[in-house]
Amino acid sequence: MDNADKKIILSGIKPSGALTLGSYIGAIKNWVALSDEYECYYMLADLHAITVRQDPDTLRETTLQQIAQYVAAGLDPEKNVLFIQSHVPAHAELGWVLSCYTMFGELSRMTQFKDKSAKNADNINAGLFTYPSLMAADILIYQADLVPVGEDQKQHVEICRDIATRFNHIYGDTFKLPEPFIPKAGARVMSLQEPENKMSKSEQDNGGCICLLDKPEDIMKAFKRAVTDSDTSVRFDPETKPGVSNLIQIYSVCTGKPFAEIETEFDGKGYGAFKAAVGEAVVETLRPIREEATRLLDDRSYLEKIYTDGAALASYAANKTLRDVYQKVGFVKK
Ligand code: ATP
Ligand code: LTN
Repeated sequence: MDNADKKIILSGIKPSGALTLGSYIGAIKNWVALSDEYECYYMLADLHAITVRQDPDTLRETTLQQIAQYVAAGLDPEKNVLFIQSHVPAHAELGWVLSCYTMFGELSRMTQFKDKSAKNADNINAGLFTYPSLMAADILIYQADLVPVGEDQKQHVEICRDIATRFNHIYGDTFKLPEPFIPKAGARVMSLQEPENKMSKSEQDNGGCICLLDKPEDIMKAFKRAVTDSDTSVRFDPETKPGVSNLIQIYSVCTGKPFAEIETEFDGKGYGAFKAAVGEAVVETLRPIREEATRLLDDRSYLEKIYTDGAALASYAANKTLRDVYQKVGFVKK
């Protein structure tokens, strides 16, 4: 199919820490699955990352590691536009414009803003608050049809639609309204230690989080220590058995087995055997990604070529929308 006929996808992840099993299952795995059918833009959201304080050298290194992991996870740079958000200035430019069409009340209702403000009480900055306007710009600037994300980002895609609708209403058709694409299984991978909380890359200290580059023995250890419950049956019931249900989801995504088959497979076997099997399935899922990412990280010039070519292609598409927006709001043409 010619690219002109393809629908468009945009998604991104902040290089705010090592990529987790949560972001792999909730987002990247779907990016890979969709990349034949759609014209895909996948970015490293470094502008978004600095809404929480980052060490500059670590941010640079994490960004490069994240590109290597995108490619290692199966995103072919020949088929997908892989780029760094700050390399395409049109995002920040449209982000500013859209912040003037985003309401204070709307932003105040964002769950991620409330969560992050509670966790970073000494740094509740304006960027953290206006984050969704920039995210809307990321999406709308490519006229994206679909935004593959985990469940926690659904609210941000919804506000993006509201902003686009408001702008279109004032200035006529400008932006396409995007749909979120949220996986059925794995939309919200929970912490292995606190299964009532999302597995998150910024909370990696307590053993509840698995990273894509973790060593197999560390992954096995984390699953063996995973919190379950005082019952013994492997049964999917997120209300009363959040830990076990989380493990069932992870196992299902890694092996392709439906929940019912997993319940039968481990009937009467106890949690020890089940947790070891989940650990092994995750190790085998991540092994090729880890090996390939490690190899790619030694080839910095290849990584540089990927993000340089990506930024050129992304800028071309993004500037088209930005020019239209600038003209519509009344800026004088350069
Ligand atoms: P941070 O802790 O820095 O906020 P994070 O670990 O929550 O980061 P993000 O960069 O916010 O990760 O998310 C990247 C993508 O992966 C988003 O689409 C998000 O919805 C998805 N995602 C992240 N964590 C999970 C999870 N535990 N389960 C499912 N999807 C997830
Ligand atoms: N907010 C997202 C990262 C992100 C994103 C985007 C996702 C920034 N811009 C555009 C999809 C589309 C997050 O916190 N995971």
